Amino acid sequence: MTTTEKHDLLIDGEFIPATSGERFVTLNPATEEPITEVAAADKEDIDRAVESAHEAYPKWRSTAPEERGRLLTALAARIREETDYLAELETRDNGKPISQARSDVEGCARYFEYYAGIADKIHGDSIPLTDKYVDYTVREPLGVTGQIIPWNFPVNLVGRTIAPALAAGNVAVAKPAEQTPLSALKIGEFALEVGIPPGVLNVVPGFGATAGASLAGHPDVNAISFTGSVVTGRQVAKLGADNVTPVHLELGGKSPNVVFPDADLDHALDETITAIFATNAGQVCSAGSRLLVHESIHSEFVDRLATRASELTVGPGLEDPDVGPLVSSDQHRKVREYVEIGREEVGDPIVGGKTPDHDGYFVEPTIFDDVDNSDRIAQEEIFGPVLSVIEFSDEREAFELANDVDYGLVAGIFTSDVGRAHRFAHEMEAGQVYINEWFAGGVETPFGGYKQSGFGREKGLEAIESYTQVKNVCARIELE
Ligand code: TXE
Repeated sequence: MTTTEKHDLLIDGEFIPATSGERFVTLNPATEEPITEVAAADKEDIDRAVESAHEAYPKWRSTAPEERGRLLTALAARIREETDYLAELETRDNGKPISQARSDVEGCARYFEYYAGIADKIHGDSIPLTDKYVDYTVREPLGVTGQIIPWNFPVNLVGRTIAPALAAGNVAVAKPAEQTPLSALKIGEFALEVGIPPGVLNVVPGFGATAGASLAGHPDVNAISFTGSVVTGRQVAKLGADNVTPVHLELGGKSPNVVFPDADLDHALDETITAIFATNAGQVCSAGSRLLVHESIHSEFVDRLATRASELTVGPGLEDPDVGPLVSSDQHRKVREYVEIGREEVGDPIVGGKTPDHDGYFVEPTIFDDVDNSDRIAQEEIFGPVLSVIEFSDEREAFELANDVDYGLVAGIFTSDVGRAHRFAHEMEAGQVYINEWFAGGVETPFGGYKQSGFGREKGLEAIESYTQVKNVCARIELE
């Protein structure tokens, strides 16, 4: 494949080079070879993109909602038509197994479809205030919205963050991650092809400290959606605060996967593999990176898990293994450092821990057993195929351990006891609770964090609330 033909910045409906002329190389993580060079936006380019969005806003906002919906539906169809192309592009840029990239593309199309259907159903309430008044609310768009997108689900997150923004009548300036800019540019091109007007969706690849910070701190940006690390999320929130710009932060996790002896253990085993190894090599904010397992099944469950983990295939994403390479040399280094921290804290992993001796940012699925919940490998986000196993002896201890972490994105439980499952759901300090399935839910279900995992909700109808503001109109109709 020829990757994408357009590697410039998409501003005001045109693909143009960065003002500075700067470009950066995006690599194939399976081979460490360059794929292509991409224009690197900095402040001036972000200014231009925000200006073009501003100019496009009045017309887009007043476009009939059903027409906005039709255009987003057309974009979803165009994305679906190009599933093979986009999936291969994503796999080359991000490294993930091709079947996972296909499902990410499908997810992206689904977001545009889902929010297309909502575009003409965004309305307010009327509030009774005695017969002297008429009072009603209207839900209005915010204006120019900025999306700072990470590298772990590049194409999927374009759908998740941009579709609700456009459906609600906002315009967008999206900054994809410097590691994986290609699929977002392609979606921008498709948006123009299906008739979404120039300036409504701008795509400005570039580095975080320049392009990302300029977008987050831009005084004419009316809302920021950020997905990434806690450290960067704090910086983005501070930049937003300077302009009193609302910021939604989706910031990773260290999610507990709690397995009780009364669960269907074969199923729990499959889901545990999916939760940490066989989805994007564990580079998932909602990964099940802490396995809390009851003492009575600990050794049998973990033995079986280790066998299954050692059988997983690791290789280039285009060969559709279970586990592809990590996205970048930085992420590769970070994960290998955590494997060494794990060795110091609890000893050798019971499986994995090695780095294959060839090019590409590969790490074997790795399990550390008998981890203490206070260990760094149980508290800090590793973002790779590394699992920490922690034993518990009763329900109370399990629930306390599950919550005993700074993050609060997801918590999952495997049990056949309905009461216990709902006690768990009630007690978890987490934005999503999974019962008897990891990654349960879909585009329809709200997603976001408690505690250090962030604030604001994406997906589902909640995303429309995040991308609109409420105006109350109160009229006195009876004059005394
Ligand atoms: O993240 P950053 P990195 C976690 C994961 C990973 C770690 C580091 O633990 O190992 O973060 O990854 C842009 N102003 N997650 O360094 O820096 C950047 O260009 C504005 C969890 O890649 O948060 C990219 O587009 N923007 C996560 C995006 O922020 C800035 C997904 C994410 O980069 C910026 C990814 C700045 N000053 C990493 N600096 C999840 N929640 O799913 C960077 N960026």
